[in-house]
Amino acid sequence: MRSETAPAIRLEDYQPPAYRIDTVHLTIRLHPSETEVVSVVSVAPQEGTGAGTPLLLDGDELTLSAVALNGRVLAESAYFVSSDRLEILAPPAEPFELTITTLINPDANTKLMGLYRSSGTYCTQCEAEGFRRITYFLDRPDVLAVYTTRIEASRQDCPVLLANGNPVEAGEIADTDRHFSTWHDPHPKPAYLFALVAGDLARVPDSFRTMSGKHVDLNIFVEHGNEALCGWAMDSLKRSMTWDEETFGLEYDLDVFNIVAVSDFNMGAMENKGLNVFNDKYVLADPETATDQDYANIEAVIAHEYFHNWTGNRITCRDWFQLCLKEGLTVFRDQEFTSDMRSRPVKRIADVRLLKSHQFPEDAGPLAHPVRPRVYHEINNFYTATVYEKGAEVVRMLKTVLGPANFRKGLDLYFERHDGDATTIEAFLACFEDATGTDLGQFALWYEQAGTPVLSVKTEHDPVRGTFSVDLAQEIPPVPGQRKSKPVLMPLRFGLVDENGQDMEPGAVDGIEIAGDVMLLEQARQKVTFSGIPSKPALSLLRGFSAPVRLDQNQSEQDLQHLAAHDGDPFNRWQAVQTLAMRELLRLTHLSRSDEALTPSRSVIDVFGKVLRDRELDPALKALALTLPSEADIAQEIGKDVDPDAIHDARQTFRREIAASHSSALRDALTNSMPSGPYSPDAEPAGMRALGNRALHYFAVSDAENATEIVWDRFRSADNMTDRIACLTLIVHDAMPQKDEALNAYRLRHENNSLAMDKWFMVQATAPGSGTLEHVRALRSDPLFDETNPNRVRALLQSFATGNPTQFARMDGAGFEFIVAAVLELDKRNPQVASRLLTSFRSWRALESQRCALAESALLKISSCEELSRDSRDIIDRTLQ
Ligand code: B3K
Ligand code: ZN
Repeated sequence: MRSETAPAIRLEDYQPPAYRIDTVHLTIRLHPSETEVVSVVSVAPQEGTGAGTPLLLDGDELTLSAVALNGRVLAESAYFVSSDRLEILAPPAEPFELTITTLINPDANTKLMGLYRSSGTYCTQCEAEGFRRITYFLDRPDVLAVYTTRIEASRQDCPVLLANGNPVEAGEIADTDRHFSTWHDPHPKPAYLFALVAGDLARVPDSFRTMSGKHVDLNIFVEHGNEALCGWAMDSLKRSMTWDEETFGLEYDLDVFNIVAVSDFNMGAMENKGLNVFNDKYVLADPETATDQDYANIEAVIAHEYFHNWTGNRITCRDWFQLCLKEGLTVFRDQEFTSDMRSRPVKRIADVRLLKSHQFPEDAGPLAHPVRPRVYHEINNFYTATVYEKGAEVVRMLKTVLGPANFRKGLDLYFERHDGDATTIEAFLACFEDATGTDLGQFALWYEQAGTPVLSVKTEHDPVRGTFSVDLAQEIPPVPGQRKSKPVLMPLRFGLVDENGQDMEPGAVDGIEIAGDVMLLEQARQKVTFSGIPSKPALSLLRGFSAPVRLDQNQSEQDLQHLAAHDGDPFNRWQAVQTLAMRELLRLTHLSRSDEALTPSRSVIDVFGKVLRDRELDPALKALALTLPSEADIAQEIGKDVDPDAIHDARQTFRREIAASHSSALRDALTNSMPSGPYSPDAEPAGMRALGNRALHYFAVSDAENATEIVWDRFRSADNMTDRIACLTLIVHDAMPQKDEALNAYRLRHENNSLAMDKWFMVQATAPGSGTLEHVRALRSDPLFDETNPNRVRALLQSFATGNPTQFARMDGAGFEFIVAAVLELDKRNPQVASRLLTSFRSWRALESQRCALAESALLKISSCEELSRDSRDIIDRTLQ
């Protein structure tokens, strides 16, 4: 026996709704276990809807108390009801009003979808299909209504009452200890953007004046005692508001903008209209508990959710297949914001690293799907790296193909034409076509085809003719269930770098269309010839990672060394170092598997020395260049028959060799990378700390006698979390003698701060070396481990499964069994957290045969489980298919 797979929902089956809902009046009487929801909705048949067509409303684990039509209680024979459906059998042909009363239990809501409580605070999460857990409704994104929400609650437990839109009225409820607050949101919105928050929260106020002079009240609500941790989030919000006005002319449209931070949240944050709800990890920060990366993440997530106000809320999705319409575009926008706030090349490298480490493996494994999927069983499983990150890459390419001015024209038209709509990718692309007169038919394939294209490149220089030719071929490797792919339009930013490191100016180009420094590859194969090239250049292709592809170039080591030192494009300088390192790591992994001695190549080790000593290079870029490809990156590059132990050996050997060969340069970098003055999370001091800690990462395994003491001293004297956690990671991962003392000291210092303690769990879960699995198992029983808190589960279990390849894929199968057991337990309480953890198996087929068999037998245990959630059933079916 196994649980049933949910029916497939297909894009081609889309039908507009038979009924409209124009207004929603909600009265929500909050109670921990018996909350009453009265929903009064005005319903009208759409044009073409036949008289008496049943009205089918969605529900999920609901209990109906009463239903009335135009104020009269409906006879039981006039409707059908179950916990997941309310069907009005023969509604009137004229517009009518429906009053639905449901009873829900926030305390029992462990799925954290719909209305639930987190540390005593009532909050909601409705995307994608959570509103149907509050009341019966047409819970689909193309039903847009104007909401008025009245919240009633105990004044003592919930002094703060919030909903979407602007506050209109508040007061006491006579003869009770309860009060109410009414909110009105004038902007029609889909149900997934509904939100409500009620609790005893502290308010951090501020304000903003928009470009047209409108005053907006800004508030961040947090648990009492956390007020001082909101400064950075508030500052990020104001900068986001200004940036969207200056960059895209987009202004905020309500009188208030509220943000609430809660500690139990399934994902990062949620863009509910006027009332963003955040995982507190993306709001709270001070130097004592947050790293530079945390600060950067807060800035980016605050911006992302704010930017959704236009790309997602004012213009939303017609159906969930169009998710990338809002997510890809909004990620692109937040990436641009960060690039403008910080360093553009550093941000680009960070984004590409994320894309390659998360999206590429997804696209190469059983969970591959197009940026716009055509079928799903459970929509919550499609909030993926492909929809978000590859979706953003597609928007970035659109800008590269059209050029910045035309891109802006198209976007302007999109905002003008579709404001207030629930729309599609086709409509989005049509705006760019209409605004610029460009045919984007071929470009649109990026939304349709799963799989990462491979771009194969061969070059030839003819010194006699003075020509340089580049043979370009593109192909998407076969994706199960997808017909043979077609060539996509690929923008390739490039340069021909001469022996002095300068870009050459070719005389003429033949065989491809070129716009500025971008070649537009259209066909499966194209040969490009540049003339007026007397000496052989080094080809710097895919500058800025102008298309999300795998490059198969086999460039000479000499060219790569040249580009690593001189490429005018900082991204490709970084890439050249990484390519050299990756090649060497692949060679060493191979040697390790055949038990041969591992001797890293001197010339590649020297590249790292040059980077270290480069006086021009920005410290943040230097830190990135000095970061070796991760074990997962190497595994992905190997692609099949992967042995995680061999990869680990190879990488550690390489690291030790860098440390041994460059100890004095490392020591210099260590001492010269201390930012002066008080802590600031800005890009420049953060970059210096990144370089200092990267140097320490190598120095820690150098032969220097006092290496471990230096790490230990730095750990004890660190005055900020970035440095403290960097040292703790080294102490624990390199199993230094001070390991237990350091972990205890950290715990004592931070035990009352759950975000800081998440890091403590994570550092231990990702420690390589035998014994970690047993340790992680023991940590699951630690009094501070809380299975009900998604952040804590991710810190311990998800980090183990995704960040500890040697222990997760242990030869005895115990790592797989451990995660499978955890998935099965979590699935009963919170399916979204469980199914996310289950995706850590997505590359199981790439493992060598013994581990692969162990993974399969562990996965089969999940598959044969009788009571699996829809979320986990969907992931396991696809993972095993
Ligand atoms: N839109 C939300 C994600 C909702 C996830 C639902 N399972 C956050 C964001 O992308 O901004
Ligand atoms: Zn988003």
